[in-house]
Amino acid sequence: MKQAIEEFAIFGGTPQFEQTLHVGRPNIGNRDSLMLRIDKMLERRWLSNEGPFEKQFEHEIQELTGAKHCIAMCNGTVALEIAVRALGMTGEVIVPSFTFVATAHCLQWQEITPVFCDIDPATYSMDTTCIERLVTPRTTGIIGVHCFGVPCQVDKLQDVANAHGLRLLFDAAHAFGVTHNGTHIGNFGDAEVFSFHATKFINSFEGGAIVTNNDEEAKKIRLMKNFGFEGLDSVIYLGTNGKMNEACAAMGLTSLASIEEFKSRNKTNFHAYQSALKEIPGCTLLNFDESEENNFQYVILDINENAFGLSRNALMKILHAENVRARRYFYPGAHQSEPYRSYYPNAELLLENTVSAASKVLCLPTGTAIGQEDIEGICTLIDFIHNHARDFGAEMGQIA
Ligand code: T4K
Repeated sequence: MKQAIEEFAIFGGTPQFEQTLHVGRPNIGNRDSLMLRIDKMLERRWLSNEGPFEKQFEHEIQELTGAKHCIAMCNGTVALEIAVRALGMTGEVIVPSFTFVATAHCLQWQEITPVFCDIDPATYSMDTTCIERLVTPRTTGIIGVHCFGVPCQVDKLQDVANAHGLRLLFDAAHAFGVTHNGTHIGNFGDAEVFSFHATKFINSFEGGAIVTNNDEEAKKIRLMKNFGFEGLDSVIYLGTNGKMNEACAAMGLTSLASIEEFKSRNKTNFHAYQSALKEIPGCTLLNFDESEENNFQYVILDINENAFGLSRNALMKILHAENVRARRYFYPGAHQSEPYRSYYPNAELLLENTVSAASKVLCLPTGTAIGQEDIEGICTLIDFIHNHARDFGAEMGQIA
């Protein structure tokens, strides 16, 4: 570990880590199993469209979540778009701004207006006390996001949806394998959407799924994902191409087979960060309710600038130079991204907690590619930076 701030890479020294430690390094699982599946896929020359791996992947997700239907898709964003359409959302839909921009884009893409709701600063999920104020005669739905794998207030959201006759969809991109009151995410609202992107807890290279307990919606969604085809020649519904190919499903199955290993590695990593960072002033980690199932896929650090001595942005710059690619999820917030920034230039007036979270949160590397030594190194770095915050601040001011 470096002993003086002049040795830091941001001031021209060598980075602490030779190999870059990324947020979002994929969990791979058993490579031999994956290769065997790919081989089998090639042998049977069935590469897409309701292939056996896709069906098995859907079946295993149903089994794991306990939900009645799972429809696998090419990615989480298309799954969200199809779910929004299948649920008949139009006009305005209430969503958080503190989320990946796909949550808003899946609406705007279909000319539905996302109406941004503020978050609860303790969980980063939608603040249910604000929602009622945002309901207008044009509102048709709510999309709740289980941000960073912490379930949002599903019961309260369902109450608001029931009171106003709104559809309720959950963007569960971060919450695969998570439970709320002992029930798996995938069983709430009218439908829930998972992402199996490379960076997710369970990945299928690219992929997603809609999970629902509603038979009618499931039937519609299945048609929509395959151009509306029923049988060989008959198109009975408006649809698109949302199909998951067999190579992706093979990766999804391989990833699912290692779910317990991924969970346990993530949990160990989370606890290592928790114990190493707890004494550092200004550093607070997002906690999980450990009486429930969690995937611990995101390690979320909240930096209180006054107590830490430096801003989140300054800390990130130093870490990046040292080859720790921490990420500012979700900076600057969907409302500050185009086209929303141009459409609603004053949106931030109602999004105080969102603006604050976007300026303080830093996502730290975890997953099976990150070892205990890496975490110790990262935490020692953060501690050193805090202890020399004044000097870093002065020097960085000079190089800025
Ligand atoms: N809703 C929510 C709440 C979401 O978070 C997401 C996706 C969606 C919906 C949409 O689901 P998908 O359509 O993606 O299935 C990443 C992911 O691209 C995105 O999937 C994810 N959320 C979001 C939170 O993070 P970026 O722009 O940070 O991605 P990217 O490609 O820069 O990857 C992040 C880091 O991961 C890189 O710095 C390096 C590492 N990485 C990435 C890939 C792809 C690797 O080491 N290997 C890889 O193969 O958005």
